[in-house]
Amino acid sequence: MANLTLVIGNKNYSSWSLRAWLMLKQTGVAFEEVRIALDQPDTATRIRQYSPSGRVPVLLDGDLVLWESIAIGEYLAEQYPEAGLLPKEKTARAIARAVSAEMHSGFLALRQQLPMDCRTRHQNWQIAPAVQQDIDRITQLWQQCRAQFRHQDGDDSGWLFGDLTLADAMFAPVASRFVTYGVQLDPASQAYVDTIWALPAMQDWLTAAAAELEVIEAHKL
Ligand SMILES: N[C@@H](CCC(=O)N[C@@H](CS)C(=O)NCC(=O)O)C(=O)O
Repeated sequence: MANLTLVIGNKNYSSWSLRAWLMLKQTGVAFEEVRIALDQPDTATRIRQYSPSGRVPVLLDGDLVLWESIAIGEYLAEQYPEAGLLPKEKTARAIARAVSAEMHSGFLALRQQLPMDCRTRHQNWQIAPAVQQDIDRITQLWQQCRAQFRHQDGDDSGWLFGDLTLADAMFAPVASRFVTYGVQLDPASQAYVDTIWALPAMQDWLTAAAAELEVIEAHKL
């Protein structure tokens, strides 16, 4: 096994895995990937072989076993500072942590009612009021971050804090949900979704998700 291993779930369905995977990709270091299909009879047993919480993602780095996507992001930011997973400037770094934590702990209506399903496209999906509230808060966050922290020299990379950080990885599954469920967005938010979509690592993930064979009914996720 390589020194660095990321244990993940199905690429089509596992939103937390996508977050950690994008963060790890951003470091540029080589890593081994262990994919455990969710919702199978042996899923719990297989995940428990690696994960004390019984959930994925899990990062294995030598003797370290690290669960929770947000902790994985913080660890990678510390281990590989050159990857820029946290903004260099103190205020930007604090806000990047705040928006990441808000994503990690919040937006339950969106997460429950619009589960990630990368390869599927729905038309005329009815957005419940509670989901719309989550969408409004998320797009407000995106706009605030982009207005306050984007590159000030006119070079607009499209990311929330100028360059890609762990906050963008935290929102990548939201972009996928917006595409899957055909969520109508204001132009600035749509442009941000397009930025995430165009990231080569995101494209690699989506291609792999489309090639997976397992189907999990949405209500089980
Ligand atoms: N708070 C955790 C959430 C992890 C999580 O819920 N992972 C799901 C997959 S996306 C899981 O492992 N589910 C176990 C299962 O379905 O058996 C994190 O941020 O990593």
